[in-house]
Amino acid sequence: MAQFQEVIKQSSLHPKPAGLVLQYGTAGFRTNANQLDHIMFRMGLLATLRSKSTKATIGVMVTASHNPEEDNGVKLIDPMGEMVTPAWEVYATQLANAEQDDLLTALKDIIEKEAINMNQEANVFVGKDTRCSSASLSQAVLDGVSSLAGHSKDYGLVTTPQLHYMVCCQNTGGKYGEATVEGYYNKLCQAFIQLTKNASNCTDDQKHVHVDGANGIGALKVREMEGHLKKKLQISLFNDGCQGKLNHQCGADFVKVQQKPPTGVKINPGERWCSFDGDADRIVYYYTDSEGQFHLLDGDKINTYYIAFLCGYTGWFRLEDSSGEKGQMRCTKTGVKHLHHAAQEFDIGVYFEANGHGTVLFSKAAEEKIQLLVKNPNTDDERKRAALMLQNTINVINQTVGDAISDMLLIEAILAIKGMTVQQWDAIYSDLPNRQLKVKVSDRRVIDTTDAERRAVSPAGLQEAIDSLVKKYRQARSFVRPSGTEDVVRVYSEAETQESADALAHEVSLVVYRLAGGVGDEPKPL
Ligand code: G16
Repeated sequence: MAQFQEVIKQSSLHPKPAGLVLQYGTAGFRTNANQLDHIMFRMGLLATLRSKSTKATIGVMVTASHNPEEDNGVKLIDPMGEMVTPAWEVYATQLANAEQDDLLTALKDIIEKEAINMNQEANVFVGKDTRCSSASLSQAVLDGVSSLAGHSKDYGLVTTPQLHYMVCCQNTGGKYGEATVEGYYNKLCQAFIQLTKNASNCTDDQKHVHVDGANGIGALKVREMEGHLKKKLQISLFNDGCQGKLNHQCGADFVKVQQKPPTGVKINPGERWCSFDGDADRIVYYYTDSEGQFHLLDGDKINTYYIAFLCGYTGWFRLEDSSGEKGQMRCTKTGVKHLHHAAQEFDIGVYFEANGHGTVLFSKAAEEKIQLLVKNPNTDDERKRAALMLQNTINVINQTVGDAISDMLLIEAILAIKGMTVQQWDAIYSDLPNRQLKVKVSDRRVIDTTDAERRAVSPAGLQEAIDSLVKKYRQARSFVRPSGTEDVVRVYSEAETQESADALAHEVSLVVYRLAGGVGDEPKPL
């Protein structure tokens, strides 16, 4: 067939290094950018097949998010803006790892298994982050799409959540919004302005936020958006990419893991700061107090803050889950794709990972109920005010995926509406002191976990060793799991004091190093 001729021709320009095997991680393929050209071409092919199969537009984002500048990666976006369905992650792995001569067989295998009509039109949206390697890698994606005669739209430099948004807008025929970056700013900023319009006694200080853009795409996009906010929020931007290196000593991952501000910025007591990650799908907040002590408000703090805000309004609409309970908590494995699906089961689902990746989902029924109350002329004033508040919240939040820009706007709006300072938000509850470490092992897959990654089932003896270490400390917990984005094992610990949390994290790291095939030097005490 002629279209396969083109695949053969084009794929020879994006050859796979023989023997190279890459695994699909938590959020797609991610490794050193030098190894990714063939992966990108093939993900262009896969996205085209997925588009034909779903008869909808599919997204491909070229980014390695919080990883260092030298890395790159690819995230695939399904029709409603969610991450690609797990069955297709398997196809992605097969296609990515097929040797050059077996590529057509792997492609035809997917076409056959999914009964794909190759005459069906295909549409793929492509975006990229600011990494040096992203331009040529996104061209490889576009080549993959065109070699199967798919149509593509290249959005160029966008944040990951912006591309998720575009895909959802396109596939809902514009119901979710207009599939342009301008449309995105208009929708979010108008909702922010509406939400905060009655927060008139807000001081200038309260309207001011400092943003660490991780020297990445988020910084660029905050600059672009600023004008749409009509001075209702003042943003001071740092690490805007003009000088510093992407994610280096800055950004949400650095701040969360190191529990300190980005290097080189001066934080005055009381100032409100937030950090984005490299593709702006995560956000964490922080401040320093008058003693110079650093305070972090991570994904857990944002989660509870959102829930507290929403609970203040949802009572009006009897929005409960089907069991009649007011609220329920679920735990899933790491990965927003797991959290997103769990959250979809509720009228209002709020999810966050501690690293600052999260959003709010409203069911169709909940959105309709809210809209009806806004429109109904008989709705009393108080109820209408609450319904409007929820409607604007729906419009400011990016329901397709965690979005640093959208989350920042909602957090800023809630602070303004409640007239609260970041310190008052922080005082809602206290975190136990905690520590997160990485351990390098020769093959991180030797660690297998269960119970939403809270217990290790292999290697033998690991969980027992962790359990007995945890017993040594008060209020202690510790978990280990293989990372889905870096070649490391992650260790988390918490305890009554920072010294205990640090000591426990170190002891657990040593156990991982010894039982799970650690490489390099043994972990040292903190
Ligand atoms: C991705 C996933 C997140 C996950 C993160 C880190 O985010 O979408 O759900 O928390 O990786 O995963 P791990 O700790 O397993 O390396 P991002 O922002 O890096 O694309």
